[in-house]
Amino acid sequence: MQIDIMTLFPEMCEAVLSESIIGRARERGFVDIRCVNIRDFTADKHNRVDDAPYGGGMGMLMQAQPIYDCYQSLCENAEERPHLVYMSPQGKTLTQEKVKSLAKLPHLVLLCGHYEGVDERILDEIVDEEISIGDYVLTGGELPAMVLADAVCRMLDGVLPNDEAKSLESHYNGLLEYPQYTRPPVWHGVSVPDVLLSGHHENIEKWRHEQSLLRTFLRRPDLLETAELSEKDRKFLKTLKDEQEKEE
Ligand code: 4G4
Repeated sequence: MQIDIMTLFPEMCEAVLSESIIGRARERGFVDIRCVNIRDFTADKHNRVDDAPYGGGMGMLMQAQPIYDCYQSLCENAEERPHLVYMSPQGKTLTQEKVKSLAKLPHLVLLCGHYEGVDERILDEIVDEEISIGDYVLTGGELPAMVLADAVCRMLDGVLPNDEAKSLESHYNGLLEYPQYTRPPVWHGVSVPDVLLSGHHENIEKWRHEQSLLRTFLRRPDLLETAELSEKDRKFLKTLKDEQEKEE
């Protein structure tokens, strides 16, 4: 897969995506990520990429020309027209489902906005979709693009050190993760739950699954509406609900 990031701060993006698991995935050729400087495509003699909005008002906008020419240059070296995503607070909120579908594309381009955003004609003419990483405002689209690129890359074959973590998501079908422990068995006077030290795999699986259900029930009850639940799960959740009502 190829991911191009169109930005005014390519070094910032390059630094983030050169570390850790994504950095190693790039070195090993599992993903081809390029950070492209939009400013390299300005036709302005003073290298400007922003201008004041028509109609007045606060702040500056990114001009259409450098963004368009930057995207066209990426298209020239591509077989198919790459899918262009604009990172913006006005977009649809990113979900793991969306991440999975983007990870199937051969070529993704992420556009990072700055100032007050980009000229609307860029959205009309070349942007395929707008995506937000959540309901808050940042100074630029770079961090959201890093979030999206990271989430997509870890879904690609070969990227994660163990494929297990990736399959865990489908295994736990829309529930939160169970609590985990490593050595030592007692730390600050607190013991690891006995069942995890028992070596009894069936009991361990049952405990973990119930912990996932319990956590989801307490912290994210909204997820239970769409999670894949067995008859047994529903019964377990019913006992949690009954206990909760008794306490009230
Ligand atoms: C587009 C329009 C994304 C991009 C305006 C980008 C938050 C998110 C930006 C802006 C962003 C998000 C400068 C407000 C860049 N902030 N939630 N900022 N602003 O995904």
